[in-house]
Amino acid sequence: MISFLTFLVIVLGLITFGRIIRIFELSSELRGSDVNAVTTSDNKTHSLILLILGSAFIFMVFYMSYAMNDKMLPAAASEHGVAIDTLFRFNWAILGVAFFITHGLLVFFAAKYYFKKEHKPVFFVHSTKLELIWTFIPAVVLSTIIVYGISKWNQIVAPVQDDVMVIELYAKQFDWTARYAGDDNQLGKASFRAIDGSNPLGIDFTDPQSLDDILVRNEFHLPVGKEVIFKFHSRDVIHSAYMPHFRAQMNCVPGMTTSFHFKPIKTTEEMRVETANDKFDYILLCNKICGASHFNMQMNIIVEDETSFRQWLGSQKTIAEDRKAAAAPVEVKTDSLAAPADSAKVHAVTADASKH
Ligand SMILES: [Cu+2]
Repeated sequence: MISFLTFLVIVLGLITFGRIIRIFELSSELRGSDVNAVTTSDNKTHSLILLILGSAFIFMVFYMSYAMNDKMLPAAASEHGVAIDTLFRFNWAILGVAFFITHGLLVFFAAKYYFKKEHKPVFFVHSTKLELIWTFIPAVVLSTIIVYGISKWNQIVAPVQDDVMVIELYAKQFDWTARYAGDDNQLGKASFRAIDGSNPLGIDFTDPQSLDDILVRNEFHLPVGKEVIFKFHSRDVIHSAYMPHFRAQMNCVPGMTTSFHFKPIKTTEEMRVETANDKFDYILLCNKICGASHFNMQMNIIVEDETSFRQWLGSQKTIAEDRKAAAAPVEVKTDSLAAPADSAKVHAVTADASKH
């Protein structure tokens, strides 16, 4: 009913507006003047309006970037992230200057040279000087951005040192599993053919390198100041592992391994102090719309000192321990692979939905 009334008000409003215009037309006809004629004073008024609105627009662009600054991500928490932030700021500075000059001139000239009958435009077919200016300046600026960007990118994706820690991030609709490579720092083999209810990652348990691997859900830990290489996998569709505070993102593509490495430089505690938010947590998100529960596909990341990290990792069960526990007949099964209650619910709901 409300929407019908709103519709009615809009329609009646439009009809009224049309009628008012018609009244203006009729009254100007009676006066013998043309209501559609554009006078110099009209043009002058419009040029003034353009100048005011145009300047307000330019001012707001800069003011909002300043006022909304606290909505941006906090300072980077990884070594390469600092370089990415610098690169970003450099690009924004250039864009800011170019935007200010071009839009300032656009508004200024449009207002200054509003239509007057006595104005005569200058006509010329070619100006070498002008062409040199508008070719040379953008070429130099763009080359600088590209060369600077490529050199930073090459540093970021340069081969890793030998003592890098290997972690697999395994994506599926709709959760993440982190697999630590264990003492040998080698991930055991895995294949989609081995996937079943008790082995959602398809790990090859006959591979000795699998046995010391550690699987974790819900949250995973990283030691501060240590380079970590992530190997990304997906079981179903393309997901994207996004760790915004570390300025890291990589697609997880079914059937292939992608990777990215970085070094966290601030612990969760340090970041809580820096952001003055004692609830702050680093997060891993899925950044590809991958299905109904995409929004909830996330995992907390805890960055801590090496000792606490070792302690935490030591408290997690390796695959060998886990399988032993599962095989024991009377022991209560505490399977680290078991999905947490909430995510189990989500899966049940999705499974139900797909039946219809
Ligand atoms: Cu996803």
